[in-house]
Amino acid sequence: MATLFISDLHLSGERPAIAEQLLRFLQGPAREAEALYILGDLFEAWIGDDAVAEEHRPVLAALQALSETGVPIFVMHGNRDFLLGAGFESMSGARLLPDPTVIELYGVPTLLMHGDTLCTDDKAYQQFRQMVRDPQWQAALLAKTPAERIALAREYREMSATQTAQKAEAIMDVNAEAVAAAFREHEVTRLIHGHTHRPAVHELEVDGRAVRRIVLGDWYEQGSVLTCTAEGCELGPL
Ligand code: LP5
Repeated sequence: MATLFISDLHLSGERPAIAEQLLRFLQGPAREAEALYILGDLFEAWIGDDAVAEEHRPVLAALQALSETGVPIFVMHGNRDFLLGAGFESMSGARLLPDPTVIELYGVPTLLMHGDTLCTDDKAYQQFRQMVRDPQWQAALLAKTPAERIALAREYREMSATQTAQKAEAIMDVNAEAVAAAFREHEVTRLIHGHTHRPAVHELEVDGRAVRRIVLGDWYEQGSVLTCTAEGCELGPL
């Protein structure tokens, strides 16, 4: 049995092939899993549980079907779908997971994060994140009509695209000190996260201890999945 980790699918009606690949995954390999973790940005933009785009219904149904076979599904918020809430949980059978979360993964304490909070050099993003994660801001946003939210989400996306095009690549990657601090604070030897779309396994040393940072890949070109068993973890394409 294996525990599977994915992230950064960015499901959108504009890229139906990704949803099709996810459906095959949920109806195939995921059925054999001990648990499935989705570490953020399952959706390109989630504007509220009360305004679900029709194109997302088949994925919600497939998640629900998988959970009904007894495979627990855990979903973490990403910077695109931080509005996933209790409605999403009941539509999908998945459970929302706080960011960060520590799990015991086959005897190895493992820290799970989306990864955006590690990008501490990206000050503009961290300010933006603070704003959109504020419960009052979210309540005000959710009081708007779906059409207003769609328009706002589009504005944010355009603003973000303009700004990310101007930011140095290094600024949008994790900060090494923030990574070391996360290992220290949570007393773990393994960290799994997404967000940066730079899939890799980094062998590091923190305070003289060997630790491993595993970065999940996005699904733009092909599915990316981390498979963990008692023997270890393997990062690969689907
Ligand atoms: O996602 P990606 O990789 O392109 O870029 C991220 C960071 N950008 C974001 C912003 C999102 O893309 C915005 C879209 C969210 C859609 C869902 C919203 C649903 C709710 C809203 C409905 C209304 O996360 C980007 C990082 C990059 O990752 C790498 O880490 O750099 O950060 C930014 O681009 C943020 C800007 O630098 C700062 C923006 C300041 C905005 C101030 C708000 C003012 C209000 C204006 C009103 C229109």
